[in-house]
Amino acid sequence: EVRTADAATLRFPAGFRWGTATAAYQIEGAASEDGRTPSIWDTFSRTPGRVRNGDTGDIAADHYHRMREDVALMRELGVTDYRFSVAWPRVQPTGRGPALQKGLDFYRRLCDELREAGIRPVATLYHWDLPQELEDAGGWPRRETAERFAVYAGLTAEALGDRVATWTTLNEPWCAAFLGYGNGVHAPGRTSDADALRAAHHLNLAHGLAVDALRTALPAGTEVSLTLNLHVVRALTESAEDRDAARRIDAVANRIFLDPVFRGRLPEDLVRDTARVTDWSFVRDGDLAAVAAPIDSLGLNYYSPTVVAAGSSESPSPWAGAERHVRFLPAPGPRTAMDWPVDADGLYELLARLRDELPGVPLVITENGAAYEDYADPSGRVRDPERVAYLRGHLAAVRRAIEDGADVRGYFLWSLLDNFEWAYGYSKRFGIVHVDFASQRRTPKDSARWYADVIARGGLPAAP
Ligand code: GBH
Repeated sequence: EVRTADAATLRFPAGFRWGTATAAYQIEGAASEDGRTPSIWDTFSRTPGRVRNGDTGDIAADHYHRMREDVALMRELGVTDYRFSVAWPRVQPTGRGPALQKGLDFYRRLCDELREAGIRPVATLYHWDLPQELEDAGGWPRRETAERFAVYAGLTAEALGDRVATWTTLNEPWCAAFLGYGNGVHAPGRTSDADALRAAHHLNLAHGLAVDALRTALPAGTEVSLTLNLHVVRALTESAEDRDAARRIDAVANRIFLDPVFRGRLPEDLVRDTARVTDWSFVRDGDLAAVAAPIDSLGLNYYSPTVVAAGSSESPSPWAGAERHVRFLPAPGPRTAMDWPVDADGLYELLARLRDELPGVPLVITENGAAYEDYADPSGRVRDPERVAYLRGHLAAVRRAIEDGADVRGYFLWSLLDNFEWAYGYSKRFGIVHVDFASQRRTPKDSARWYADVIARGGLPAAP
């Protein structure tokens, strides 16, 4: 049987955006250059016992000095879009006051380089690197941080507005609130359920106020978005108890963001569930309307699903008290090097849910990918067959969701480069480009070649 190139490709819609994603602290390094001040991740990673092997982002993938090389790599891949984050402590070192020109210049040069390569710049304003001074003043549990964020968003948009194609306010506020202030596994490493809930509200507020600031600063029609790591929560059984456990986690992980942002209200069950933790009096009149400022798309980061049942689990936890009622179970099947289950159906379920619950909201997969060990053969070729299989399965799920009516506009692979994987330091590699952290040498892995082929054909090769 002879198949044409087209018949052999499971095609994605015309205009689908194919991207890669990174975040400032995970790749830039140059932690104290050009006036950058410490963020909460500098402080956290320099605190013994917080990050595996004592790793820090001081040098990371040295992207601050190798930006042109990294853009050239993306040009080779043929990506249409690149999602990066702006380091707040680089462009407004104390989190207050005027912008620092040198910091802005780096992102200006990055955008210019991208545009010359024909790649659309997609900027995230907050990927977890809060200026330490703002944390010292109270951090995200404090309302002022939300107001400061909106000012920072406005001045960054004024400086880069003509260059950035899509603006994202926050990356994964769930992680910033509940891993940062709930179980303390992320910076700033605090453990208080009440503070985590306050942080979640102030992150929502920061998002809404920033949307307003962006609309004021940017040309009309510029895409403004938010990225959430929504949890795909499955009840172990259909029993009322297990389904109630799933409802609790859905409330504190998903609806705590979705309801304020898209409906201007807090989930009633969440307020009830958390009554012994907080009375929510930090939510002021008008806040929820501000949070609900209309946005143009929703970004989703998906890695794996969560299975829950009635029971209890350990504290401190990122679940604001729900851990007293919920037990977490390992999902079946193969796992990545993070020990996260490989489950592409979860991505389909997530997209189908949002298709039904948020009609009219365009969706973008702003992160998806996996950590695996690399295998280098004697020729220097870096093989990562498990990553190729993971990506193939998840892209097939995205395509299936599109066929079934989900309005998915793009896919950003996490990540372009091996990088600083937060509490795991450099021990986990998510890149499709291998980084030798001693020499900073970049080597595209097999998955990079595979992804380049997908982009070139506009879809998945029909036969693996
Ligand atoms: C993303 O976060 C980040 O945006 C990115 O910077 C990071 O490098 C990348 O993913 C890989 O980790 O306790 O049930 O939630 C990932 C968010 C949150 C996903 C914790 C896995 C663990 C299971 N992660 N979650 S649960």
